[in-house]
Amino acid sequence: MKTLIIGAGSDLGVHIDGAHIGPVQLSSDLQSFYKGDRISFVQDESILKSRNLSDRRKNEYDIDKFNTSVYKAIVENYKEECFPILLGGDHSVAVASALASAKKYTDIGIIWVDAHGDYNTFDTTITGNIHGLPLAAITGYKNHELRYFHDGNTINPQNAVIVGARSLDEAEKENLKYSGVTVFTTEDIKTRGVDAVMNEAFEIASKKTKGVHVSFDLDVIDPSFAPGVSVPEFDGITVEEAMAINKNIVNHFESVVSYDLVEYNPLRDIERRTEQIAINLVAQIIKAAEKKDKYGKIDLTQKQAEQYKIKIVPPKEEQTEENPGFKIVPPSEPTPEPSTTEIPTETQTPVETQVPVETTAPTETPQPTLAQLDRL
Ligand SMILES: [Mn+2]
Repeated sequence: MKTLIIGAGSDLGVHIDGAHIGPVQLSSDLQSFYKGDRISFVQDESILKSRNLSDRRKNEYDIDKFNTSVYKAIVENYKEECFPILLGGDHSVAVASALASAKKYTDIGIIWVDAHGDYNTFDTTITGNIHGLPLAAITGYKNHELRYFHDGNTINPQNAVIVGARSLDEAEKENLKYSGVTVFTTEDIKTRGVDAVMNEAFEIASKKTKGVHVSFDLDVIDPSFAPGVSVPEFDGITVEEAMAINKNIVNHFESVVSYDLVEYNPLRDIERRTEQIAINLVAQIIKAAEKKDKYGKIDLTQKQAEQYKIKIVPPKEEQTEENPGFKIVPPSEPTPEPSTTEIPTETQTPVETQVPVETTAPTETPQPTLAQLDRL
């Protein structure tokens, strides 16, 4: 199936800056192996971003404007069969992508892989950061202001599943309690295992629906592995577990209709760790989407099944020429390193190995303060 990458570079949904650069960086990394269609949206630089703590509706107008453009572009492109992959951006952009798929397929489920519930409303939000509200908006729980551009169904909460939650506010828990949304915590992943949780998530999300939208927030991963997010939460899942979640998503690709990867914040990243993980996740999905046919089926001939097999970055000792893992592309600006330390383009870099190239982030990566960690 034709894939469409949508760069949605907005960080208006959070008072911490940087997620708006995420898709710019990831799109540049993808250039070496992604030749499909892409469109990108960057937030208007003239916007005076509200960071006022007492503002409960931070940047609401500009977020709606941004999401309207993203939504329209996806709906427009759906006229041709395609698989949209949205790169965020803070998580508020998922209102556009998830509802665009709801518009196209009428009835869909959603799997929200996230350390947070994103189920606040304008009444319960403590920070006024709108990236804490999108799942409620998408599943029709209040927040209609955030989806006025959408004239289709919202997603039935009975078909909505949060995976990896470990930071929910008290009021948000109340919102979720009777909503019908299923919540699997990080603890559930640790005790039951990724596949048990994800298989159940897909069962719930695909029950009587025509497809499943997956929204993957990088902050589900522990910040010691993936520090490049705006609101890190400790005690998260490992990179291996994140890749296993993605692999499970690929195994259910018959039902998956669209995918987001959000909250990558290059200004918070350390040694490009998060960027590497993000690229590996997206690469897996691109490969799977390209093998999906327009009826949503995966080809089942032996040859095609082999083609469809997604390369997972193996442990270093198991790397072969056949399966070297995805590489990360050095930034387009010339790096100051001498040529001997430059990464040869043909070298495939495993996810475990950090590429010592220049980052676009300042050398002093700001560490989140306690106040910032407390998203609410
Ligand atoms: Mn989120």
